[in-house]
Amino acid sequence: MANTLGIIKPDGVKRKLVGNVISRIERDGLILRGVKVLKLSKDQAQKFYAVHEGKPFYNSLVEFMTSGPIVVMVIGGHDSIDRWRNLMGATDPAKARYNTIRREYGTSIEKNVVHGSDSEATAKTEVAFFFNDDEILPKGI
Ligand code: IDP
Ligand code: MG
Repeated sequence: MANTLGIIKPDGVKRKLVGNVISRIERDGLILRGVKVLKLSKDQAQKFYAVHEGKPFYNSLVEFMTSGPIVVMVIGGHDSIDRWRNLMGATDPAKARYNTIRREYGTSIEKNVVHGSDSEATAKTEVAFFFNDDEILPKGI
């Protein structure tokens, strides 16, 4: 029952897709245990995506992720990590399954509207990147 981190990226916020994305999370039976609206600094974005440092898309990704406000979410529920990744769809919207958020709203492999942690280990560090323990709704409430 591990929590995972979801982000609505700057393209999603700009295009007013916040309500829509959260609605899909709720409809899927996942649980919103924490939420914040914020704008990443360049330093924060570089750290958050450090695993991609050196890749050709890294600098552009950091620029994109700092281009406007984002919504960060702690998403819980049974199997939340995989279920949120499945709801998002593949990284490249053109290759994502129908009925996924990225397929429906993504406009490029970079501007793909949402982020989700990809394993239990990254979920733990990514949630802690944005949330203190007392900012996350405990299980069972
Ligand atoms: P993920 O978000 O599906 O886990 P990652 O490979 O971890 O995909 O990449 C992180 C983010 O970097 C992607 O969501 C996307 O915004 C961007 N990205 C990934 N691959 C490319 C690429 O080939 N070109 C441009 N941007 C990319
Ligand atoms: Mg990833």
